[in-house]
Amino acid sequence: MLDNSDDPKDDEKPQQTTSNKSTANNDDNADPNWHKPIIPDKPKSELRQDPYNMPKGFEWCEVDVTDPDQRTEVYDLLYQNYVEDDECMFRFDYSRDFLTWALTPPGYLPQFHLGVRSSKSNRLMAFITGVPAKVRVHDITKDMVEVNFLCVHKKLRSKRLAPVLIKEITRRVNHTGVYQAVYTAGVVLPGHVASCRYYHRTLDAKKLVEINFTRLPPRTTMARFQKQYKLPAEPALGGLRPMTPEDVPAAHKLVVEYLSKFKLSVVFSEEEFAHWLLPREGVVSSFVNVKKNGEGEETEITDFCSYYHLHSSVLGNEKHNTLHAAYSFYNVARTVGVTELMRDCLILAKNEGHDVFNALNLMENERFLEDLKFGMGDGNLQYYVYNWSCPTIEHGDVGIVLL
Ligand code: MYA
Repeated sequence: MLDNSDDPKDDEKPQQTTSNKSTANNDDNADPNWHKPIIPDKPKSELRQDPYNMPKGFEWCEVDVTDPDQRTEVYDLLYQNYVEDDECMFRFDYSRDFLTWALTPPGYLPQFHLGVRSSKSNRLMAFITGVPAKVRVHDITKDMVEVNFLCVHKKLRSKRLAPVLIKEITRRVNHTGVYQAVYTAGVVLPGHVASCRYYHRTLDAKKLVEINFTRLPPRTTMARFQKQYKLPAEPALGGLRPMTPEDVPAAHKLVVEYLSKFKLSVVFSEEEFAHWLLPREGVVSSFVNVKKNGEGEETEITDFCSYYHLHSSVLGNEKHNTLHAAYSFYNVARTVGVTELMRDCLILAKNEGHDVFNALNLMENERFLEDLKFGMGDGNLQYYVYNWSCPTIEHGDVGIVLL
């Protein structure tokens, strides 16, 4: 049904979206042949002016995610068709509030919430999004978009609709003067810039066994397995509390300074930081650790931790429908040990009803994974920077978390 006849000419498309022969060494980092676009920026007049053609029976649409009905259409498409694990046991279930949060950061553009509808039924059949972000790769900071939520309805798979979606969003982004994008995928595509791995910390041992997320080790009883993952009832750090709008300037400074040490990182403005990190119920949780003086007054924000809430549907299980997962977001342990901070983060996540706490081995996460009994997941998450040539980056040098 869908074909490639509308593909751009070969010289119009980046053949390899990132270029990265080897892990960086100091010579590579200084080499002027790196650190540049693969395809040079084009003036607006030389860009394709019209949208790529849709196959007969389908049309482009801009999805207004601030409209509850349209947001529900996106929710339903993703709920039924988005990312599953290799064994098809779990499928991401991004909540409606999560989608609003993920797609409306400061400066977001509605034309980057790109959908494909069936002309006949008007039903939403495919989707892709971009949201603006400043991203630093090695020493160069650029305006980019974060691309996410690429989804084609199961009935339309393998008809090369995905490449058309990617080209059309690229065209739309290019028209705003932006030529780079950052994205992640479980699949290995040409030109990854970094490769990270998920680790999982069991919070509700019994449920994770019941849904086959994890297995009861041989010769271990359920009671013993549960005991192994038991956490204290309350956090240990006396100064840890949810972040408030008043904390934003100091917490922003703390996090932005911390992120400057990584080779691939997001560069938040204060406004962006407030959007991405202020707590939203059922979406994102953020905590500051504060120093107090003799009178018990708060004097300084010293540490920070956060996670986002992303459920998965449990497919074909009689007892459970939903896996409640917390995903480690941005954490800064300046005056306390990172293990101490993240142990409290696990307790807070458990007390909010999460079954598992997931973390990638990026930033300094490897420092707490073993001590806090995280287990290695299967498969990697690849990081890509579209249309950018640079040496590859070790997972511990990645300082950006995409949703
Ligand atoms: S990652 C999440 C991706 N979504 C899912 O996994 C949801 C479930 N799966 C689906 O909905 C479909 O299977 C998808 C493919 C839509 C993934 N990224 O249409 P097709 C290539 C990039 O016949 P379908 C996320 O959202 C594949 O290699 N390309 O296949 C970040 C092949 O190309 P080639 C991918 O299965 C997205 C071609 O598609 C991906 O019906 C970042 C086949 O097309 C993937 N995850 O649909 C997108 N998976 O033949 C790139 C497959 O060449 C953004 N393919 O090997 C680039 C930057 C754009 C902006 C730039 C601005 C400057």
